[in-house]
Amino acid sequence: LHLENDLRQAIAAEEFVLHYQPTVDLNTRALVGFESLIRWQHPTQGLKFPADFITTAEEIGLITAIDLWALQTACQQLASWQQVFPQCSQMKVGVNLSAQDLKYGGLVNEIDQALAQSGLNPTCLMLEITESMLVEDAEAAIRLLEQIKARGIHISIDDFGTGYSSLSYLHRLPVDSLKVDRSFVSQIEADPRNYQIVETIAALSQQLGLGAIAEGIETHTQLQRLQRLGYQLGQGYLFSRALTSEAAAALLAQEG
Ligand code: G
Ligand code: G
Ligand code: MN
Ligand code: NA
Repeated sequence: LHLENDLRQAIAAEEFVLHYQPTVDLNTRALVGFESLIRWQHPTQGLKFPADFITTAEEIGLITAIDLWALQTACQQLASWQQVFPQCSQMKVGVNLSAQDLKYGGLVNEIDQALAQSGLNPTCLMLEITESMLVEDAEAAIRLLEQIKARGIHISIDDFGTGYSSLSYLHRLPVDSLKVDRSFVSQIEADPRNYQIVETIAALSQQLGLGAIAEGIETHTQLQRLQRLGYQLGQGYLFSRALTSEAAAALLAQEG
């Protein structure tokens, strides 16, 4: 109950912050963008991670307000970096969405506003959805995603392989890339079945003409195997953990 009440105040009290995990080109290691990851600076309990509050926020119907805050903030952040760091002009910022966001009728409008207010090019925005979000009303989800994709926004399926794989209509989904879940990547060396899953997802994305992104890359061996399988982009502690916006800006200044 305390958590619920605290959460209800958190947006107005400006207690949320976004951290930014670099996404890199696996072949060149060039920085190609960032995934935004929300954190909650709780007034008395310290920094909270999504696992501590996203489920509660969903239960009390607050997640869409939080995600829209993250959307606006991430768009503004990348747009402002683009003004300072020329190498950011082609980068993308990823924003995670929840199932409730797709049911909110004002989503497309809010996306348009976030882009207009920040001045960010739609092609620099990447929205991350999960397979499970597409199960309930697939036709409605497809129509919504088509509207989003028509703007040039990149849509990625996050945690791919862990959910209900809607292979029957995956080819109809207006998505741009599959982001293989980190649980498969982390076991790629230890467990041959995981290697096969990661290989199958790479082949699937190739056949569907989608990009393949790997997350949770921690070792050189994982990187080499993923490269060999055709993964173009990735994230993980081998490259960088999620950074504060100040640390991300310092990285950009240093890479410039
Ligand atoms: O931050 P961490 O790296 O612990 O992220 C854990 C999970 O929280 C990720 O799977 C991510 O998809 C989710 N998450 C992170 N930021 C957001 C956000 O702004 N909105 C939603 N809905 N989920 C998020
Ligand atoms: O849910 P999503 O997969 O979008 O969120 C990514 C989560 O994974 C975040 O909690 C992030 O901090 C974490 N993460 C990112 N890179 C790595 C990694 O290389 N190893 C591990 N164990 N966790 C990671
Ligand atoms: Mn994600
Ligand atoms: Na994930």
